[in-house]
Amino acid sequence: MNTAYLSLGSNIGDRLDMLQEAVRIVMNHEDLQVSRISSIYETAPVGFTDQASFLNMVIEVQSDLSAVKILSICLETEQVLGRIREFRWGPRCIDLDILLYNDENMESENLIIPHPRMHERGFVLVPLLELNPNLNHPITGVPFRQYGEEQKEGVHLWKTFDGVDAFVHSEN
Ligand code: X6L
Ligand code: MG
Ligand code: MG
Repeated sequence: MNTAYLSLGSNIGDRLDMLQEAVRIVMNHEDLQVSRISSIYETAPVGFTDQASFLNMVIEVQSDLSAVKILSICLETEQVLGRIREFRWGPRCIDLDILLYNDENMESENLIIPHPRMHERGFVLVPLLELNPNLNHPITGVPFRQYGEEQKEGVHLWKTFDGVDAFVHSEN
């Protein structure tokens, strides 16, 4: 069994609904268990800053699937929810990224794990640390907690996680 952390983000349309739908789709894969769900954070856009603020969250999943297969589930979920890629770093109705896969370090054309810039992004670190405050960066060995302390700017708790059922079934 492998443990992976996925980052989810949305800044177009009904952002909460997009995150909920994405988690539902991932949960419905029988080869993959969603073991933890973070709170939702409203976050200032980074990279391309002239766009709407995001809702971001992180989930922990357990699976015997390879990282490449989990990536294809992420991309398929984006497709199902109607993601249109207009330009790099631009607005998106839903984005699913693999942050970590066990403590592995892998690099292929389409997939780099750990996510190369995850330790610089508060919108990733804050929800990740909520799920697991004791994780270390697989390459540098530095606790994510240490990176996270410098990256909380622009990240605000928006909806506290209060149970899987409330998350998956709530209508608002
Ligand atoms: C210099 C150059 C500094 C590039 C930062 C950072 C680029 C992040 C891309 C960067 C740089 C990204 C989200 C977002 C994006 C998101 C929030 C990206 C890819 N996705 N901002 N910006 N949440 N808050 O999910 O992460 S575009
Ligand atoms: Mg992303
Ligand atoms: Mg992505």
